Amino acid sequence: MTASIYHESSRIITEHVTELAQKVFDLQMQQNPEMMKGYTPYQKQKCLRDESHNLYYLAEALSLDSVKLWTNYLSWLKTLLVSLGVKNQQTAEHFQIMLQVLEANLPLSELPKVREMIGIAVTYFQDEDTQEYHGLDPQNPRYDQARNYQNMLLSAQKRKAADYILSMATGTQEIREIYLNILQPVQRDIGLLWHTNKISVAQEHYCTGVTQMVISLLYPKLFDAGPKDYRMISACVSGELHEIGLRMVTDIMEIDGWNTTFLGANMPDEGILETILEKKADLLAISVTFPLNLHKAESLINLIKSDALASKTKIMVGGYPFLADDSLWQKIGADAYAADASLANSVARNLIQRPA
Ligand code: B12
Repeated sequence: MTASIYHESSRIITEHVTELAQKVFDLQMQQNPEMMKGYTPYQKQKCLRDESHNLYYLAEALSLDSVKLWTNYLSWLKTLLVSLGVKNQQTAEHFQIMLQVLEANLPLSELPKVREMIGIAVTYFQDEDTQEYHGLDPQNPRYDQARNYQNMLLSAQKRKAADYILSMATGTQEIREIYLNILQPVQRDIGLLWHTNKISVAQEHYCTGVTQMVISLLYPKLFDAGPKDYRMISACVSGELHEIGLRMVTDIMEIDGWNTTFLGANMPDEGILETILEKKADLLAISVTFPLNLHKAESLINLIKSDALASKTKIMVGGYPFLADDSLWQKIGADAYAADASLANSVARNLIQRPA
């Protein structure tokens, strides 16, 4: 089911991450004592934590044999480090040192792939170009409303923001538009503003809180739809805290005639399995945003597929990493993937109505 060709490297990196991060740090100290001399103990600890983070992402990309997942991470990392004033050349050197450490610790047969992945990182950081922040997309048909809503969030006008959205929500078609062309792009842009150091983490949390409140206020307006045919359960894997995208998918599926049960963020596998059996679900919708949670989706899918009764339930996945690499859903063993809430209904119906 899984394409974990580089499984052994991925396992070694994950199991020995602290030790490997320390080796990278020590080698960096040896090769560049000047740079590291002034580091306080706190900075050293932060350095080790970032080191582990890079290694975890490499392990996840290796286990799924996904260069796209890795380059998506590199692009995210470059934007972050540049906004913090770290020189790209310094990061390129760091990846070269990481390769030296991994060459001494990973199986020879898997080294060509590891060299390829780290080579991509070095080349990427040798190039000084960085992505500019462009803001919301003016091609969006609801651009003006999205911008107005975002300005209200960023100026902490929660009541005005909620009233603004509610005044537009005259029917279910409008709610779709609000979700897909206002709340979704605004949330993603808020993420970029935080990532590029233009707003604080507190502002990002505030904006997200208001958007979640607005979604709750829209909830009673979802139910003017006709009879329900299929049953769907939706959940984020354990450790996954991003639930807004899945909530939008679930609400739009409800409008499209599904009987939905939204379990939300951070669901333990056993709880999902029990709910599938209890509700006799036709479909399980799993959401992953944080890429390091992909392997958890894979083991949840394995658990469901190996249960005699639950294995009849079809599994659809979606979320941020699947947008970066649209082959990941197959690699983790799902039955289907949809890129956003507007596509989920047709993908799911095709899946369920397809002859076995
Ligand atoms: C809000 C937010 C949070 C909130 C989430 C709160 C909540 N209750 O959901 C909090 C503060 C908890 C959070 C935490 C973190 N976050 Co955050 N977060 C975001 C942010 C700003 C918005 C997410 C969102 O609401 N998006 C809007 C929705 C509508 O879009 P969507 O999720 O893509 O969903 C659509 C599709 O993907 C699809 N879809 C989604 N799920 C499913 C499922 C199925 C079955 C289907 C078919 C389709 C589907 O349909 C949806 C609707 O159309 C994003 C930015 C972004 N680009 O999304 C960062 C972002 C995802 N977070 C990020 C990070 C780094 C983190 C943290 C690691 C930060 C930290 N250092 O702690 C943690 C990780 C937490 C964890 N373990 O899960 C990064 C991830 C980058 C990366 N390469 O890893 C992002 C991209 C921000 C950034 N630009 O740096 N975050």
